[in-house]
Amino acid sequence: MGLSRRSVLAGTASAAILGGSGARGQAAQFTYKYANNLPVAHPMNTRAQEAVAKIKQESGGRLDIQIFPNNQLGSDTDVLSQLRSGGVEFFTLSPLILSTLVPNASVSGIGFAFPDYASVWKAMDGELGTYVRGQIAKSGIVAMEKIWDNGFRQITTSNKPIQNAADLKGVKLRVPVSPLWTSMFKAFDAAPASINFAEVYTALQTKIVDGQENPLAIISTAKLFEVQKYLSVTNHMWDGFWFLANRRAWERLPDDLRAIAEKNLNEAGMNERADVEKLNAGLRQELAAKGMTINETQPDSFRDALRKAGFYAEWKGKYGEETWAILEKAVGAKLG
Ligand code: X2X
Repeated sequence: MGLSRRSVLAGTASAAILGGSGARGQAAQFTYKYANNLPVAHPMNTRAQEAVAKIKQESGGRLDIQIFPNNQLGSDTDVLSQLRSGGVEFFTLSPLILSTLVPNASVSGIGFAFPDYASVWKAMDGELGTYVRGQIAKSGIVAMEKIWDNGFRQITTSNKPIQNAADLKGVKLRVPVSPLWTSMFKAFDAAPASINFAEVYTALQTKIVDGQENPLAIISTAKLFEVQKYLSVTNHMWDGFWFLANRRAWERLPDDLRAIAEKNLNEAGMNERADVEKLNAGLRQELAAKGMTINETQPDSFRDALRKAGFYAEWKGKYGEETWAILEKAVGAKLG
Protein backbone atom coordinates (compact mmCIF):
# COMPACT_ATOMS: atom_id res chain seq x y z
CA MET A 1 0.00 0.00 0.00
CA GLY A 2 1.66 3.19 -1.15
CA LEU A 3 0.93 6.65 0.08
CA SER A 4 -1.03 8.90 -2.20
CA ARG A 5 1.11 11.67 -3.61
CA ARG A 6 -1.30 14.28 -2.29
CA SER A 7 -1.12 13.12 1.29
CA VAL A 8 2.65 12.97 1.18
CA LEU A 9 2.88 16.52 -0.12
CA ALA A 10 0.41 17.78 2.45
CA GLY A 11 2.95 17.30 5.21
CA THR A 12 5.64 19.76 6.15
CA ALA A 13 8.56 17.35 6.48
CA SER A 14 10.21 15.97 3.38
CA ALA A 15 11.85 12.94 5.00
CA ALA A 16 9.00 10.66 3.98
CA ILE A 17 9.35 11.60 0.32
CA LEU A 18 13.05 10.79 0.36
CA GLY A 19 12.45 7.62 2.30
CA GLY A 20 11.13 5.54 -0.60
CA SER A 21 7.66 4.40 -1.54
CA GLY A 22 6.92 1.63 0.98
CA ALA A 23 4.88 3.05 3.87
CA ARG A 24 6.28 0.60 6.41
CA GLY A 25 9.91 1.28 5.76
CA GLN A 26 9.45 5.01 5.62
CA ALA A 27 10.48 7.56 8.18
CA ALA A 28 7.42 9.18 9.71
CA GLN A 29 6.41 12.58 8.39
CA PHE A 30 5.33 13.59 11.86
CA THR A 31 6.97 12.36 15.03
CA TYR A 32 5.04 13.74 17.98
CA LYS A 33 5.53 13.35 21.70
CA TYR A 34 2.73 12.41 24.10
CA ALA A 35 3.59 12.98 27.77
CA ASN A 36 1.67 11.83 30.83
CA ASN A 37 2.12 11.53 34.58
CA LEU A 38 1.06 7.92 35.19
CA PRO A 39 2.91 4.60 35.54
CA VAL A 40 3.00 2.35 32.48
CA ALA A 41 0.72 -0.17 34.22
CA HIS A 42 -2.18 2.30 34.40
CA PRO A 43 -4.89 1.81 31.72
CA MET A 44 -4.16 5.30 30.44
CA ASN A 45 -0.82 4.05 29.19
CA THR A 46 -1.96 0.63 27.98
CA ARG A 47 -4.81 2.20 25.97
CA ALA A 48 -2.58 5.00 24.68
CA GLN A 49 -0.08 2.39 23.47
CA GLU A 50 -2.84 0.66 21.51
CA ALA A 51 -3.97 3.98 20.07
CA VAL A 52 -0.54 5.09 18.86
CA ALA A 53 0.07 1.68 17.27
CA LYS A 54 -3.21 1.96 15.35
CA ILE A 55 -2.48 5.54 14.38
CA LYS A 56 0.90 4.51 13.00
CA GLN A 57 -0.60 1.63 11.09
CA GLU A 58 -3.65 3.47 9.73
CA SER A 59 -1.51 6.43 8.68
CA GLY A 60 0.87 4.15 6.79
CA GLY A 61 3.64 5.15 9.17
CA ARG A 62 3.23 8.87 8.54
CA LEU A 63 2.24 9.79 12.10
CA ASP A 64 4.40 8.35 14.84
CA ILE A 65 3.38 9.30 18.38
CA GLN A 66 5.93 8.44 21.03
CA ILE A 67 4.70 8.02 24.59
CA PHE A 68 6.64 9.44 27.54
CA PRO A 69 4.86 8.07 30.65
CA ASN A 70 5.50 8.58 34.33
CA ASN A 71 6.58 12.24 34.26
CA GLN A 72 9.62 11.39 32.12
CA LEU A 73 9.48 14.81 30.48
CA GLY A 74 8.86 16.66 33.73
CA SER A 75 6.12 17.35 36.25
CA ASP A 76 2.62 18.32 35.16
CA THR A 77 3.36 22.00 35.67
CA ASP A 78 6.50 21.77 33.47
CA VAL A 79 4.82 19.73 30.77
CA LEU A 80 1.89 22.14 30.55
CA SER A 81 4.44 24.84 29.62
CA GLN A 82 6.05 22.50 27.10
CA LEU A 83 2.64 21.79 25.58
CA ARG A 84 2.00 25.51 25.19
CA SER A 85 5.35 26.16 23.55
CA GLY A 86 5.07 23.11 21.29
CA GLY A 87 7.99 21.22 22.84
CA VAL A 88 5.46 18.47 23.58
CA GLU A 89 2.61 17.90 21.14
CA PHE A 90 0.20 15.83 23.27
CA PHE A 91 -0.44 15.72 27.01
CA THR A 92 -3.15 14.33 29.27
CA LEU A 93 -4.00 16.59 32.19
CA SER A 94 -6.56 16.89 34.95
CA PRO A 95 -9.09 19.67 34.32
CA LEU A 96 -8.16 21.06 37.73
CA ILE A 97 -4.47 21.44 36.96
CA LEU A 98 -5.39 22.81 33.54
CA SER A 99 -7.32 25.52 35.38
CA THR A 100 -4.00 27.22 36.18
CA LEU A 101 -4.18 28.19 32.48
CA VAL A 102 -7.92 27.93 31.72
CA PRO A 103 -9.65 29.02 34.97
CA ASN A 104 -13.13 27.61 34.38
CA ALA A 105 -11.83 24.21 33.25
CA SER A 106 -11.88 23.04 36.86
CA VAL A 107 -15.67 23.27 37.14
CA SER A 108 -16.04 19.49 36.63
CA GLY A 109 -14.01 18.94 39.82
CA ILE A 110 -16.35 20.63 42.29
CA GLY A 111 -16.71 18.49 45.41
CA PHE A 112 -19.55 15.95 45.36
CA ALA A 113 -20.96 17.31 42.10
CA PHE A 114 -21.39 13.91 40.42
CA PRO A 115 -23.22 11.06 42.20
CA ASP A 116 -21.97 8.34 39.83
CA TYR A 117 -20.17 7.57 36.56
CA ALA A 118 -23.38 7.73 34.51
CA SER A 119 -23.81 11.38 35.45
CA VAL A 120 -20.13 12.09 34.80
CA TRP A 121 -20.20 10.83 31.22
CA LYS A 122 -23.55 12.44 30.48
CA ALA A 123 -22.09 15.80 31.52
CA MET A 124 -18.61 15.46 30.07
CA ASP A 125 -19.84 14.06 26.73
CA GLY A 126 -22.58 16.69 26.73
CA GLU A 127 -23.00 20.40 27.33
CA LEU A 128 -20.53 20.73 30.21
CA GLY A 129 -17.73 19.03 28.26
CA THR A 130 -18.48 21.14 25.18
CA TYR A 131 -18.38 24.30 27.28
CA VAL A 132 -15.01 23.40 28.84
CA ARG A 133 -13.49 22.40 25.50
CA GLY A 134 -14.56 25.78 24.17
CA GLN A 135 -12.72 27.47 27.04
CA ILE A 136 -9.62 25.34 26.39
CA ALA A 137 -9.69 26.22 22.68
CA LYS A 138 -9.22 29.91 23.53
CA SER A 139 -5.79 29.15 24.98
CA GLY A 140 -3.94 27.68 21.99
CA ILE A 141 -4.66 24.13 23.10
CA VAL A 142 -7.06 21.62 21.56
CA ALA A 143 -8.90 19.05 23.70
CA MET A 144 -10.04 15.81 22.06
CA GLU A 145 -13.76 15.21 22.38
CA LYS A 146 -13.65 12.34 24.90
CA ILE A 147 -12.18 13.06 28.29
CA TRP A 148 -10.31 10.07 29.81
CA ASP A 149 -11.08 8.81 33.29
CA ASN A 150 -9.03 9.26 36.43
CA GLY A 151 -11.88 8.36 38.76
CA PHE A 152 -13.59 9.23 42.00
CA ARG A 153 -10.95 10.26 44.50
CA GLN A 154 -10.35 8.68 47.90
CA ILE A 155 -8.16 9.80 50.79
CA THR A 156 -5.17 7.83 52.07
CA THR A 157 -3.09 8.60 55.15
CA SER A 158 -0.21 7.10 57.07
CA ASN A 159 -1.39 7.98 60.57
CA LYS A 160 -5.16 7.72 61.03
CA PRO A 161 -8.34 6.90 59.14
CA ILE A 162 -10.56 9.75 57.95
CA GLN A 163 -14.10 8.87 59.06
CA ASN A 164 -15.68 12.30 58.66
CA ALA A 165 -14.80 15.88 57.78
CA ALA A 166 -13.68 16.71 61.34
CA ASP A 167 -10.94 14.06 61.04
CA LEU A 168 -9.31 16.13 58.29
CA LYS A 169 -8.61 19.03 60.63
CA GLY A 170 -4.90 19.84 60.52
CA VAL A 171 -4.00 16.81 58.38
CA LYS A 172 -1.04 17.52 56.12
CA LEU A 173 -2.42 16.39 52.82
CA ARG A 174 -0.81 16.50 49.41
CA VAL A 175 -3.05 17.95 46.71
CA PRO A 176 -2.25 18.50 43.02
CA VAL A 177 -1.27 22.00 41.94
CA SER A 178 -4.64 23.69 41.50
CA PRO A 179 -6.52 26.48 43.31
CA LEU A 180 -9.69 24.37 43.49
CA TRP A 181 -7.94 21.51 45.31
CA THR A 182 -6.30 23.82 47.80
CA SER A 183 -9.57 25.65 48.41
CA MET A 184 -11.48 22.41 48.98
CA PHE A 185 -9.09 21.03 51.57
CA LYS A 186 -8.78 24.39 53.29
CA ALA A 187 -12.57 24.31 53.56
CA PHE A 188 -12.16 20.99 55.39
CA ASP A 189 -9.65 22.71 57.71
CA ALA A 190 -6.87 20.38 56.54
CA ALA A 191 -3.36 21.63 55.74
CA PRO A 192 -3.11 21.07 51.96
CA ALA A 193 0.32 21.14 50.26
CA SER A 194 0.48 21.57 46.45
CA ILE A 195 2.83 18.93 45.09
CA ASN A 196 3.10 17.59 41.53
CA PHE A 197 2.39 13.88 41.15
CA ALA A 198 6.02 13.27 40.17
CA GLU A 199 6.99 13.96 43.80
CA VAL A 200 4.09 12.30 45.60
CA TYR A 201 5.58 8.89 46.40
CA THR A 202 8.70 10.47 47.91
CA ALA A 203 6.71 13.11 49.79
CA LEU A 204 4.66 10.34 51.42
CA GLN A 205 7.65 8.12 52.05
CA THR A 206 9.64 10.87 53.77
CA LYS A 207 6.50 12.03 55.63
CA ILE A 208 6.63 15.56 54.27
CA VAL A 209 2.87 15.01 54.16
CA ASP A 210 0.65 12.53 56.02
CA GLY A 211 -1.69 11.76 53.21
CA GLN A 212 -2.93 12.30 49.69
CA GLU A 213 -6.07 11.66 47.67
CA ASN A 214 -6.39 9.73 44.42
CA PRO A 215 -8.57 7.07 42.77
CA LEU A 216 -7.87 3.42 43.57
CA ALA A 217 -6.37 2.70 40.14
CA ILE A 218 -3.58 5.18 40.94
CA ILE A 219 -3.15 4.12 44.57
CA SER A 220 -2.56 0.65 43.14
CA THR A 221 -0.49 1.27 39.99
CA ALA A 222 1.70 3.98 41.58
CA LYS A 223 2.15 1.70 44.61
CA LEU A 224 1.08 4.35 47.09
CA PHE A 225 -0.07 1.50 49.35
CA GLU A 226 3.62 0.95 50.13
CA VAL A 227 3.80 4.31 51.89
CA GLN A 228 0.21 4.72 53.15
CA LYS A 229 -1.76 2.74 55.73
CA TYR A 230 -5.36 3.96 55.72
CA LEU A 231 -7.72 4.19 52.77
CA SER A 232 -10.84 6.22 53.46
CA VAL A 233 -13.51 5.91 50.79
CA THR A 234 -14.76 9.48 50.42
CA ASN A 235 -15.53 9.75 46.68
CA HIS A 236 -15.11 13.47 47.33
CA MET A 237 -14.80 14.41 43.68
CA TRP A 238 -14.52 12.99 40.19
CA ASP A 239 -11.41 13.70 38.14
CA GLY A 240 -10.48 13.02 34.51
CA PHE A 241 -7.77 13.72 31.98
CA TRP A 242 -8.34 15.91 28.95
CA PHE A 243 -6.32 14.59 26.00
CA LEU A 244 -4.69 17.83 24.85
CA ALA A 245 -2.79 18.84 21.74
CA ASN A 246 -0.69 21.90 21.01
CA ARG A 247 -2.87 23.72 18.48
CA ARG A 248 -0.13 24.58 15.98
CA ALA A 249 1.10 20.97 15.98
CA TRP A 250 -2.47 19.71 15.62
CA GLU A 251 -3.23 22.02 12.70
CA ARG A 252 0.03 21.14 11.00
CA LEU A 253 -1.34 17.62 10.49
CA PRO A 254 -3.12 17.08 7.19
CA ASP A 255 -6.86 16.44 7.56
CA ASP A 256 -6.59 12.69 7.08
CA LEU A 257 -3.95 12.28 9.79
CA ARG A 258 -5.90 14.47 12.18
CA ALA A 259 -8.99 12.34 11.60
CA ILE A 260 -7.03 9.13 12.23
CA ALA A 261 -5.52 10.52 15.41
CA GLU A 262 -8.79 11.91 16.73
CA LYS A 263 -10.75 8.73 16.09
CA ASN A 264 -8.19 6.46 17.73
CA LEU A 265 -7.53 8.72 20.72
CA ASN A 266 -11.24 9.04 21.44
CA GLU A 267 -11.78 5.30 21.06
CA ALA A 268 -8.86 4.62 23.39
CA GLY A 269 -10.37 7.07 25.88
CA MET A 270 -13.65 5.16 25.87
CA ASN A 271 -11.82 1.88 26.46
CA GLU A 272 -9.72 3.46 29.20
CA ARG A 273 -12.92 4.64 30.93
CA ALA A 274 -14.22 1.07 31.01
CA ASP A 275 -10.87 -0.27 32.31
CA VAL A 276 -10.56 2.32 35.07
CA GLU A 277 -14.16 1.99 36.21
CA LYS A 278 -13.65 -1.76 36.53
CA LEU A 279 -10.36 -1.30 38.39
CA ASN A 280 -11.75 1.31 40.76
CA ALA A 281 -14.65 -1.00 41.58
CA GLY A 282 -12.51 -4.09 42.13
CA LEU A 283 -9.29 -2.97 43.77
CA ARG A 284 -10.35 -2.84 47.40
CA GLN A 285 -9.56 -6.45 48.14
CA GLU A 286 -6.18 -6.15 46.51
CA LEU A 287 -5.32 -3.01 48.49
CA ALA A 288 -6.51 -4.66 51.72
CA ALA A 289 -4.31 -7.65 50.90
CA LYS A 290 -1.37 -5.24 50.50
CA GLY A 291 -1.97 -4.11 54.09
CA MET A 292 -4.24 -1.10 53.77
CA THR A 293 -7.00 -0.59 56.33
CA ILE A 294 -10.11 0.51 54.48
CA ASN A 295 -13.06 2.46 55.87
CA GLU A 296 -16.30 3.82 54.43
CA THR A 297 -17.45 7.36 55.11
CA GLN A 298 -20.74 9.27 55.02
CA PRO A 299 -20.66 11.94 52.33
CA ASP A 300 -22.98 14.24 54.31
CA SER A 301 -20.40 15.33 56.86
CA PHE A 302 -17.98 16.30 54.07
CA ARG A 303 -20.62 18.03 51.97
CA ASP A 304 -21.91 19.97 54.98
CA ALA A 305 -18.39 21.11 55.88
CA LEU A 306 -17.90 22.46 52.35
CA ARG A 307 -21.25 24.23 52.47
CA LYS A 308 -20.58 25.78 55.88
CA ALA A 309 -17.15 26.98 54.82
CA GLY A 310 -18.75 28.79 51.87
CA PHE A 311 -16.93 26.61 49.33
CA TYR A 312 -19.81 26.31 46.86
CA ALA A 313 -20.75 29.98 47.07
CA GLU A 314 -17.13 31.01 46.57
CA TRP A 315 -16.67 28.90 43.44
CA LYS A 316 -20.04 29.83 41.98
CA GLY A 317 -18.83 33.43 42.25
CA LYS A 318 -15.48 32.63 40.63
CA TYR A 319 -16.90 30.68 37.69
CA GLY A 320 -19.88 32.98 37.20
CA GLU A 321 -23.60 32.24 37.09
CA GLU A 322 -23.59 30.95 33.53
CA THR A 323 -20.92 28.30 34.06
CA TRP A 324 -22.41 27.25 37.38
CA ALA A 325 -25.82 26.86 35.71
CA ILE A 326 -24.28 24.53 33.08
CA LEU A 327 -22.81 22.39 35.88
CA GLU A 328 -26.07 22.26 37.85
CA LYS A 329 -28.04 21.42 34.73
CA ALA A 330 -25.55 18.68 33.86
CA VAL A 331 -25.82 17.03 37.27
CA GLY A 332 -29.53 17.75 37.63
CA ALA A 333 -29.21 19.22 41.11
CA LYS A 334 -28.56 22.45 42.99
CA LEU A 335 -25.06 22.42 44.47
CA GLY A 336 -24.21 23.98 47.79
O1 X2X B 1 -1.69 14.33 40.55
C1 X2X B 1 -2.57 13.50 40.79
O2 X2X B 1 -2.92 13.21 41.94
C2 X2X B 1 -3.25 12.80 39.65
C3 X2X B 1 -2.33 11.75 39.09
O3 X2X B 1 -4.43 12.20 40.07
C4 X2X B 1 -3.58 13.82 38.62
O4 X2X B 1 -3.09 13.80 37.53
C5 X2X B 1 -4.54 14.88 39.01
